[in-house]
Order: sequence, then structure tokens, then C-alpha cells
Amino acid sequence: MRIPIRDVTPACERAEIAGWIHEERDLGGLTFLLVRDRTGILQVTIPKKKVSPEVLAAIKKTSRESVISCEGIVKAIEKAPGGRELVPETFNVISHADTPLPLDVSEKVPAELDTRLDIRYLDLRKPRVNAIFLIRNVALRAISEYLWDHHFIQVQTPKIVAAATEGGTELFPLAYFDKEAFLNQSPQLYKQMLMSAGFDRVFEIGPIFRAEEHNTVRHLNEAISIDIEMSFADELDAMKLLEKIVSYAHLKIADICSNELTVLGLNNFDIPNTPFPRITYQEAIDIATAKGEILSFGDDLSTAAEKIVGDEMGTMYFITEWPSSIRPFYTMPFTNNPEICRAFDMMHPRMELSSGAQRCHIYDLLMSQIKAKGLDPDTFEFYLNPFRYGMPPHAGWGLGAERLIMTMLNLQNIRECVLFPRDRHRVSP
Ligand code: AMO
Repeated sequence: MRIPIRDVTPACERAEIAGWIHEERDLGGLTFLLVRDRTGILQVTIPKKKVSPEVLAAIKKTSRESVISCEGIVKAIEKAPGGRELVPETFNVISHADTPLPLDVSEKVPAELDTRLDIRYLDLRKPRVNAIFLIRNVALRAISEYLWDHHFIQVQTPKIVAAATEGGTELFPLAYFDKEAFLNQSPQLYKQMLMSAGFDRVFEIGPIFRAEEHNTVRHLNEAISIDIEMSFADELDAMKLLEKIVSYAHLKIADICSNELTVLGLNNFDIPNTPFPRITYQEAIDIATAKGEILSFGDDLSTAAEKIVGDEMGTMYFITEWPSSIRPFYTMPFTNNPEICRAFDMMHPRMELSSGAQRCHIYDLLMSQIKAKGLDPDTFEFYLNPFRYGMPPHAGWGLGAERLIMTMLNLQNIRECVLFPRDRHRVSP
């Protein structure tokens, strides 16, 4: 029976493996094949005089990246990867790879990210690229587990919707029979409606769609958002949960993914300490202004300002007490000073990872905030009605999965941690 390459050790007498030919070296009397599967690389050594003619004939037909299987004797050998090799008694070419390859999977010939994304099926075979997605998998699983353990219910809300949540300009319109519809920018309105439905605590890990004009290294047009909403909670409760979850995801990766971290060269993988430091919006703009990025109250934090403040903080941190004017209509203002609201951003020194807030659960106040932002309450009727029939106070956040992985693994471009990214120029593959 086939076993994962990781499990082939000098202690195995025999093994059957299957995988892709990573590299071939023919030294005359001796052929070396490096065979790769998801779990590692194994040297298959073929002493031409000692193996059967069938095995030799099969090996002649191989090419790099062909899929093969083989079975034979495992021997300890110091110079081979993992200190072992397999000498095959049977050898089958299961699927032949054409030559030349459009991309070098062994990474000896570097390729531009754009080319790599065009030929993603080959790019994803690279151990380094593969490691990113194994880590992403562990991070999202850890986050789900943490939320289930803390009594959150996983939900799936619609992605075809009739109303904008995060501002009208970034919407993708959709041909939806005779109605106006959009791809959802955020599960925001639905997760809040579920608070009225009595779900108490919900989470969703799903796609959000943003018609972002700018093609940057940290924006996607389709991203995965980790969203939560909790009842009888304020913004401070939501922040505590967020920092714990982010720290826990790091902890799990350090615990489970040491091989992948090594492949990525991340031997000093830091687990962020909690609580994360907190500064107010006013403090953030003061820091930026003191360093020459002049901002006044009510301005959004520019990328330059984010960088200045991030350098100063040097760790993950929160920015709180935002001007109500630059946060969405659903945010709860402070009672004693409605100019500022109970919103927060969670920041990595490189960029924003998450936004959240205590929400406005008071119907009349919410209605007036919608009108004050110049929005049409009729569009939001489906969302507003639940506030009339018993809505608990609630808070929540949305955490960008790709930004979390990108900053965690120190990737330079967000596309590196998306299987098939969608950006302004790319809808395929
Ligand atoms: P916001 O719009 O700040 O908040 O989005 C939350 C987080 O989602 C990620 N994100 C993106 N990642 C990559 N490309 C994009 N174009 C993109 N847009 C957003 C970011 C961001 O911090 N409803 C609120 C959340 C809430 O209050 O619960 C919201 O959507 O990491």
C-alpha cells in the first residue's frame, strides 16, 4: 500500500510510494530520481545493472513532473534528503508530463509572480508554495476550532445581495433576472440580523467581493473574510476575542507546521503576546503628523500614516475611538461624544488586518445614521426591521484571511496566499 513520503524512514524495509518526478540525474550506471509528494521528497536510486529490464524501460519513459509509483527496498544513506533512499523493484509511469515544462517546479529558474499565477497548477507543486497553503489550512482550522469552542455557530450568508454595506463605490453589479443585485462586500448586515434571530454568537469564513480600483500588493477583488458577531457584547469584548484568536492561530501553526515554516525559512516564527497595545485614532494621527504625514481629525489613515504608526508600534495593535464620520452607518457612537464611535481596527505593523465595532442596535439612532450618510433607508428595510422587534446590543469584526496569512508568513504580495487570485487584471485561471 502506498505510504506518504514523509513516512519512508530507514526503519522501513520496503515501501511503495507515488508522486511527481521533481528532479532526474543520470550518472551513467546510476540514475537518481527525486520523487515528491505533498509530504516531502525521496531519492529513488536506480543502479542500472541491478534493477529489472522492466524497471529500466519504465524509467526511460519518465520526464520531470511525470506522475510515477514505485515499490522497493529502503536503505539508509547519509547524503540523500531525509537520510534514506529507495531502490525500486517495480516502477510505473502513471501520467506522463510533456516537455519542456512551462514553469520550473524545482525553483532553480525563478519566474515572475504573474507567470506563476498563469500556470498555478505547476506553481502550487513547489514545496515553498505548497507550504503556504498547508499553513493557511491550519490557520483557518484553528480559528474555526477556537470559535466553536467558544460557542460560536458557523453560518453561511448570501453572496448575492440587494444592498451595499461598506460603501457603494466598491460594488460589483450582477445581472440578476429583472432585479438589481450585487456580489456581497461583507456578511455584515446578515450577521447582525442573526443577533436579532437569537443566534447569540455566529461566525462565517467566506468570500467577500470588492470592486477595488487599485491593483496593490494587499488588495484582492475576491477575499476571504473571517467574520464574527456576538450579542450582549461591546467593542472591548470583540477586541479581546480577536487578539486571542490571532495569537492562537500563530500558536497552532508554530505547533503543527514546523516543517512548513522551515521550508519557508521562518525559523523565528513569533507568537504575538496578548493583550495587543491599544491607541486611539487621535494618538495615531498625532504620531503620523509628528513624523511629517500631516492629518487632521476626520481624515482616514493614509498608507504612509499606517506605516509610520506601524513602525512606531512594532507589533500588532488596535486603533480605537474613530471619528463617526469615517466609519459605517452601523457603528455605535459614544453617548457622551457622538463625534467618535466604538469602532476599532486591528493592525499589523505592515497593514490593517481587521475592522470591527460595537454596533448601533437602537432603531431610531440607526435610521438617523443611515440618513445622515446620505443612504436610502428603503434599500435597508430588510435589515432595519429586525431592529424593531427585539435586538440585543452586539459587536463583531471582520478579519481578512489573506492579510493574516500574508503578514504572518512575511509574504510580499497578497496573491501568494490565494490559490487563484482575482484582481483587476485577472479572472482566470
Ligand atoms: P472591512 O471593510 O475593513 O470591514 O474589511 C475587513 C477586513 O477584510 C479584509 N479586506 C480585504 N482583504 C484583501 N483585499 C480586499 N480588497 C479587502 N477588503 C477587506 C481586511 C479588512 O481589515 N463589515 C466590516 C467588518 C466588521 O465590522 O465586522 C468590514 O467589512 O483585512
